[in-house]
Amino acid sequence: MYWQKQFECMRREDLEQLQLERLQATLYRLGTHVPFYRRKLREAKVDYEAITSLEALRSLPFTTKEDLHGNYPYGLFAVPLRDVVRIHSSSGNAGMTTVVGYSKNDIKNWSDLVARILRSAGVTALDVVQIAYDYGIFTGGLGLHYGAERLGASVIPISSGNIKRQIRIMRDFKTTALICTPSHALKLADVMMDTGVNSSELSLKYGVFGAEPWSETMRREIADRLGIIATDNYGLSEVMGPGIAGECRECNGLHINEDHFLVEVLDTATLEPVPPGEVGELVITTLTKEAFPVIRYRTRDLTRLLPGACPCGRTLARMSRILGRSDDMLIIRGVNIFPAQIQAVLADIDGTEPSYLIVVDRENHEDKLTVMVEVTEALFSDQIRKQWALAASIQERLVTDLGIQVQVKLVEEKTLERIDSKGRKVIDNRTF
Ligand code: DLL
Repeated sequence: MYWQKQFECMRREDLEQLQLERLQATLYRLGTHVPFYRRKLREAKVDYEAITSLEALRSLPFTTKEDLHGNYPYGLFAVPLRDVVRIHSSSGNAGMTTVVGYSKNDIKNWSDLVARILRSAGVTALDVVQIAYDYGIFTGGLGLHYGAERLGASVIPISSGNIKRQIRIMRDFKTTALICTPSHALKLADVMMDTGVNSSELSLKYGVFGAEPWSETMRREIADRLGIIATDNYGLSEVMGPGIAGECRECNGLHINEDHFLVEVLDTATLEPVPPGEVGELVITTLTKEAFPVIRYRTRDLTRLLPGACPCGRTLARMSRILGRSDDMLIIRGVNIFPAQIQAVLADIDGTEPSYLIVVDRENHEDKLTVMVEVTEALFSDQIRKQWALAASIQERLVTDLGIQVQVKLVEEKTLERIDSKGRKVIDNRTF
């Protein structure tokens, strides 16, 4: 039932003592090894060697994604590169990429925390775990892989792509736990239906889903169609990747691995804590990371802390599923996309006007991204071949920069204001 009971079921006062000691160590590490943080702490008039209570967290400066961009690639690393054994990164245009590093010890902790989440979702060493996240620079594939191996499960690193093969392997290899995004799980269910594979032919028992927003309705649909217990897990690469919080089999909120992460839920306007149980932005301070610790990282994810004890016996606080974002980031097929990335590509291409509209749809459980771009009248009345060439070159640039498929539609000047008089840059038609 537990992976590390001694930490998952701690008494609150023991946990807080541990958190304080780890916070002190983290601040010392950052203050001595990372000039950016030394300067920030000095500017905030924080004597990091004199912190004696967790309340002092409130006096510490925030870290934002922009801070990560500004220190690209290695400026915020707190150990020399020779001690970094893994590097992950988000996709993105130059200047908008985040890079994170892990020491040997970070990888060990990361694996333990992911193992913890898998175990609390029901998975054990006896399970056959199929991981259908992208294996690569995204933290999902390798993060879950190391955690599942640490648990001792038999891991199938199927990765993303070739859905029919995924289903065949799931059936033939008697996979018992499926790990992927929730939309991918529904896509698998669709293709199973189309190809006449019934869930009773599979051995699936558990689905551990994360990396994108979903809902209780989706949970019920996945659970019914695949015949499994479906749990939610949350993480972000800037803080670690998966392994930050995950649901137990009560399926009633995600336990936060508080012995490694100190969390706050703040009002997005005042950046003061919201009253207990209310929705705010999740802000995370790492407590054990060596290579890439962060202080008060503004995740921009909205959630709330859930009151009361969990019947599973874990004393780790629980948060609700992610309820939205406090910025304009979109998650498309598990990939994080900012409208500004698209704008930057368009600004670079001759013949395009600054007006664009991003339309996101979900068809057959798959996200579709369309970028409508206004082009000058001269170009629009030009030969169709020229237009195709322009659309193709925009598309190619966007696919390279964003790392996902995009459809580009060129439209005449003033078309977009007719489609959306409010001048929005994004229309997201998805319902979760
Ligand atoms: O998505 C890490 C991860 C991989 C988590 C696999 C869980 C499983 P990033 O690519 O950095 O990292 O994206 C992080 O995705 O800030 C949220 O907005 C969103 N997100 C992650 N998990 C959930 C979830 C990984 N369970 C961003 N529900 C985060 C809703 C989620 N949104």
